[in-house]
Amino acid sequence: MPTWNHIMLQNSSNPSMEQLIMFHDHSMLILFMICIFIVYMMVFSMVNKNFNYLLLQGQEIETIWTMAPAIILLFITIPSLKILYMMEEIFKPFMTIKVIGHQWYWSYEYSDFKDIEFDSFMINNSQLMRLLDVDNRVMIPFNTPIRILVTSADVIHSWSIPSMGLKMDATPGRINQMFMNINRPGIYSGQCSEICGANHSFMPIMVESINMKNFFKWVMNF
Ligand SMILES: [Cu+2]
Repeated sequence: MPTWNHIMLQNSSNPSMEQLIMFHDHSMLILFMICIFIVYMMVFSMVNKNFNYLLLQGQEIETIWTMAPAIILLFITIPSLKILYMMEEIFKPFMTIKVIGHQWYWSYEYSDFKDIEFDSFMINNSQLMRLLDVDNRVMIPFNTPIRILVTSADVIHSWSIPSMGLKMDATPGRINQMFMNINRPGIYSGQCSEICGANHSFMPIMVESINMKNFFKWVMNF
């Protein structure tokens, strides 16, 4: 029986999240280098007694401290945009799952299989995790490329699974796509991430990742 700490603060379970963690570490390294340099310069300028009353301008130093931040920003911008576009790119999906936001529950459609459509409501007295478990979980085979299409039937919602690094607005009249390739079995939770009305906090998402054999069993028995 999984306990609450298996459900919250989950480890990465999707390539997107691994990319985001690496990008976070990369950005933090740059941030630390800048902070250390700035603190050093501030302390150094406070403790030394140098004073140049003839100094009015310095073209070279102006050029350097304009160019250097621009170059540093490029080192952050390029990988950031790369990940942003990669997360929405679809790589030969095995199947498509349609996610539809409603006030206040999610519904799912597996259009590659006949008649698989269901609503997913929060369970009131969950033994697993309060406010996160649902009656019908999204069943997904692991190690399998999946296309997720997100839309809404009423107002804007947002379908998100933090451990997979996925978060996509569910907008009425528009279909957004995401790529998912879960790397291990387990259950992964998420919540609606766009204020959508009174019960916004009570329309969680629960994904159950299983192997292909059990997934087909689930499809057959649906
Ligand atoms: Cu919401």
